[in-house]
Amino acid sequence: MDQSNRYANLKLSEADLIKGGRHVLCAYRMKPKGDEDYLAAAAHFAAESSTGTNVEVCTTDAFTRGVDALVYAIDPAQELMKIAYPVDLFDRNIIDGRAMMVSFLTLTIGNNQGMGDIEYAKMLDFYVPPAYLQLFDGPSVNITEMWRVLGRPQTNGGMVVGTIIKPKLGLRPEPFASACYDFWLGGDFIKNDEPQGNQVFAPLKETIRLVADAMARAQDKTGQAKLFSANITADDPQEMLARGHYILETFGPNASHVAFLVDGFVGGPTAVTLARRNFPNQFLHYHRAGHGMVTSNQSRRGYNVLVHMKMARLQGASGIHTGTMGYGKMEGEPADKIVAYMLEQNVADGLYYRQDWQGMKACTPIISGGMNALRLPGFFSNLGHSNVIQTSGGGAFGHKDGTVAGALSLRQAHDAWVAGVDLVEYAKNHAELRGAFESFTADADRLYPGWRATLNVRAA
Ligand code: CAP
Ligand code: MG
Repeated sequence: MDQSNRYANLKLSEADLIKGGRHVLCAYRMKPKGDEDYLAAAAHFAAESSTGTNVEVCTTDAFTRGVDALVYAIDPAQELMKIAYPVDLFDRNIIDGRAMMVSFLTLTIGNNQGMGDIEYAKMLDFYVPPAYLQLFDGPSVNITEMWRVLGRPQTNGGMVVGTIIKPKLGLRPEPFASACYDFWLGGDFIKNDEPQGNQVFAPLKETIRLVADAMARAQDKTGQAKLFSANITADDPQEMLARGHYILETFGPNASHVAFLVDGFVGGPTAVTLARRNFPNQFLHYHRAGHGMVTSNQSRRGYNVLVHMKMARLQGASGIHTGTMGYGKMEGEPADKIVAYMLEQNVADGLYYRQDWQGMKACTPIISGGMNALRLPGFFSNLGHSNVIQTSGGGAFGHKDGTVAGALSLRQAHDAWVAGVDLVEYAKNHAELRGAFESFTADADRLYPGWRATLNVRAA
């Protein structure tokens, strides 16, 4: 059934829709199945994503039609369609009238992901008008809070030197805490790896108690504040709350040094919002493990990384893993930096829409995944700054001289970049950075040809 007479209006102007401020706009890459008419398929997509189904129903009235989602632009050759969703379509909390991300997802990336007449559809960008934007929580704290705890300037405080305790799983509480202590002698920030929680061989309550002790000792030893991001992800909200409260109670006077890690993609908006609303003073660390199933370029459904990041900022993530833009081990490319800008700037251009965040706090890019000291300068030069949280697992624990040296090599690489000094030159007078060259020789050879001669290191 062609519903384009109801669910499409190609005369609508995007500028007028933005000026009107009553619509969320979404751009999708969409291909109809077979030889379906493009506009008819797009209109059916809009129907299923708002007030309709595959047939007219007798209960529809004039008001219903007023909140129809409308296809307002198509470019079949580019497989592009744009849909305007009235903000009144989206669900609001009964407790406080605020917006909820689950509703945005259920409508804009819901049934429409499995329709019989749609080959595929993937959201590439969306625009949120001020009237709807202000109903989302947004971040309560971000890297600024970390700089405050670390005693740094709260603007341009620079890279937070971080790691993930590796191996990903398999350490019992004592060796886990010992690895934390060692890294903290050189680094600032440690996170649980995304699956670490309350495994039977590493009971959370025992591990957290030992980590809190390790933090206190490392702070005494170095005279510097240290940070820990503890995973509170769980199916049951009560479990998440129990973990959060136990962790804060156990860290005691260092509770402000604790961030909460939430595996936000697999846990979903409810898990993220539980942390955001119950622990607003803690940095909300959004790990995105699993996102690749929809965001990867190999996936023709779901949504891309840009959409994922915008949703995370709206939900209130203090920081989110944004990838390494081609400089680490995960998928990505240098142009992905627009994702970081969308997270941290007040007005930023996405792929199809300029988003004004109306002063909503920035969400800090967290850079992780195959990084080490040698890969940092290129990453910072591409991004244009180093005000990020950077976590290297292999890049710290894979250093030939151990964890402390690994941590120091990361900090030295950052300092070299900030000072504008060539990394190989800087390594001449910084043993740990030199050690990184000798630890990650494949990267060294690829990124810094001639490094061996400059540092007088013989080939293996
Ligand atoms: C990195 C990491 C992170 C990935 C997530 C891992 O470890 O801990 O989870 O970076 O990817 O488990 O692989 P390494 P992203 O430093 O040893 O690679 O940050 O892209 O979401
Ligand atoms: Mg990990």
